[in-house]
Amino acid sequence: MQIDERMITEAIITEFHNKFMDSLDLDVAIVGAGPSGLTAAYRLARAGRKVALFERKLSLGGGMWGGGMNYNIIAVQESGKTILEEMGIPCKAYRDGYFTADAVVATTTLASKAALAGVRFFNCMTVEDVAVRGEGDQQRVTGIVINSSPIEMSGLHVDPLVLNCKYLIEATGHPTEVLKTLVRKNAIKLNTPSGGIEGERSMWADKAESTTVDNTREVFPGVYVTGMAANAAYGAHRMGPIFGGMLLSGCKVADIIDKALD
Ligand code: 48H
Repeated sequence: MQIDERMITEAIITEFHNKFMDSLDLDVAIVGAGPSGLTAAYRLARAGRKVALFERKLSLGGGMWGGGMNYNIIAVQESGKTILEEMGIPCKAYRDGYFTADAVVATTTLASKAALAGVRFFNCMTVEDVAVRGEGDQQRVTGIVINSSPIEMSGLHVDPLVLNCKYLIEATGHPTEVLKTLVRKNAIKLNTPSGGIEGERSMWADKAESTTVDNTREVFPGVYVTGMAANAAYGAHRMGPIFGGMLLSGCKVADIIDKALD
């Protein structure tokens, strides 16, 4: 067979077009492919939901590749170990309830599991805004506004595109970017003590690991926070390179939304 470059172009355009067209009305749009977003995506796709994940960077995995200070090992507690092992990610017992996993194996396996379960990945795409419908108490997020990351990064004035979703998962980690945009652009109150974003607090791993899961909830109609964004939204601590809370939060948000979709 002679390789025809035109055919390669046609195949890529056709397949991407089909994926994009089939993602215009989503059950769930997830923003951010860190450990919490990937876990949520995997669980929701496994449950048969139409889920797409939008990640600004080319690579999936967020902050999990680098372990702690680029020593690329992650730590998990017993509950986190169970989730990793469920996905076939080997864990080593360190001591007294502390386990480690290879950050590269954990990240690639999680991303691969999610992709094979049917998650539609849109990497190198930035979510720059949301669509809000309704008035007053009836307001709800109904869609996401996306742009190509190179367009966003170069500051070119190119308008974005919009996709509908029944639920949006804010999984952008420390910056809580989507939630910040929602609050900045709309006269709304979040389901937080102040009605705004409380902001992340300093390191306290023991507290932060459980609050990450507690804070995983609907923060505004149609919008759920997970992972580090959940703690930032509700004014809780950071936890450093222990990742059980991120995985558990991803599982929790997937379970809640899966039930809500029923
Ligand atoms: C598209 C976007 C946008 C956008 C950002 O930071 P993450 O890994 O998120 P989590 O919450 O799943 O995991 C947090 C963990 O990695 C971590 O940082 C921990 C445990 N820190 C503790 C500590 O003390 O420091 O991933 C978020 C992803 C990234 O890949 C971003 O590129 C992406 O979201 N992202 N994607 N559109 N607007 N904003």
